[in-house]
Amino acid sequence: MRLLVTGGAGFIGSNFVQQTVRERPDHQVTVLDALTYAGNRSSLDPVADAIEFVHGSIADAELVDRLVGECDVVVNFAAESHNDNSLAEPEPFLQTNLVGTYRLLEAVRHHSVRMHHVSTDEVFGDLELDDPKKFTEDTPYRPSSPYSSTKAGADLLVRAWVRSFGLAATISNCSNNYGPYQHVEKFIPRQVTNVLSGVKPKVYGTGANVRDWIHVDDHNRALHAVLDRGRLGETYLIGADGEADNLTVVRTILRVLGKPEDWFDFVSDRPGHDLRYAIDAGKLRTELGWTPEFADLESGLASTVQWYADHREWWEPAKHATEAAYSELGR
Ligand code: NAD
Ligand code: TDX
Repeated sequence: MRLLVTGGAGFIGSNFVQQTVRERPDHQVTVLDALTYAGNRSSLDPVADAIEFVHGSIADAELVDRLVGECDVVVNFAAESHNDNSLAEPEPFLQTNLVGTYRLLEAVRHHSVRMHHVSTDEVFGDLELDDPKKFTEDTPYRPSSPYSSTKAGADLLVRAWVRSFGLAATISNCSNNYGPYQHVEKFIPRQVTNVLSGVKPKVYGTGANVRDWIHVDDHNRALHAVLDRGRLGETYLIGADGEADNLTVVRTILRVLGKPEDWFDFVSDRPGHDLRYAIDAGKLRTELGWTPEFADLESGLASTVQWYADHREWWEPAKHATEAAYSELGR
């Protein structure tokens, strides 16, 4: 199996590539990544000799057509992925998430190969804090931010190419991931690396917002389940029943790092901040037999905290610029 993994130098993509090389030695992996601020080639160091790396954009039609012509399956992780950035400057989100996905779809159509499109639960908008409901595959799309609206648009393009052109594609919508190699702009790595730098964690608004956390390895095993056994044309929601509010997550990080649980600052809220996400992964569990291996957020967080403590050389170069950008936003 020849896999083309786009966005493979990012957080989830690099973990996916490492897991694939470790657990599926019969797979040949090519990574296509534009190495934006979020891409980091060193995240692929442990498998550098086992893969091919191509530096380029999914929006480059000629390059994408050539690479897609040389593979059996495309797994599309490439995206602009951070909500705060999408509020400050939406344009790259339209270029990569919409135009880039369109270019991939056209190349996949031209060469009749299989594609899996990696998406997010944010396409569904948010739920009330006290609502017992969770998102399912039938929940209507109602995205809130420039980021989530471009991800929603990309999902709809994939669906249209499936229906109109018979494309052999699947989509997955996953909840919030945590684990090693996540950029320090994101909530958990930002707070962990703040504490490791002697700085207090920064909590938006009241900290009551709820996210449904899943370890990145569980997400990636679910993606392999979809690639192996998923029905073409279908969407699968991925989540591990990991709902926690932001205050609980920050206090857990502080506990793991031996700090008082009130050692954090409240900062101004994110405009349009989604209240709560929650995934019903019943279809994935019953149809594809997937179950998460990281059942407990506290122990998954403890191993993630340890990874950041042991890999300062990986995150320190990005920390200063990230915090400078946040301080301009007052967050
Ligand atoms: P990330 O920002 O860490 O990585 C994105 C990668 O894509 C980077 O390596 C970047 O260089 C690359 N990239 C950006 N623009 C590109 C372009 N035009 N061409 C080629 N490569 C490009 O993001 P992530 O958190 O790893 O997310 C990966 C995917 O999973 C995204 O599609 C995201 O929407 C989705 N997702 C993320 C989460 C999460 O919690 N992080 C949850 C659900 C879904
Ligand atoms: O410093 C912070 N303080 C804070 O309270 C940051 C960076 C975030 N937050 C809050 C905002 C959210 O409620 O933490 C929560 C998580 O924030 P992010 O890490 O920015 O993630 P989120 O906006 O929920 O989106 C993430 O999950 C879905 C990913 O970034 C997306 O790519 C994915 O699609």
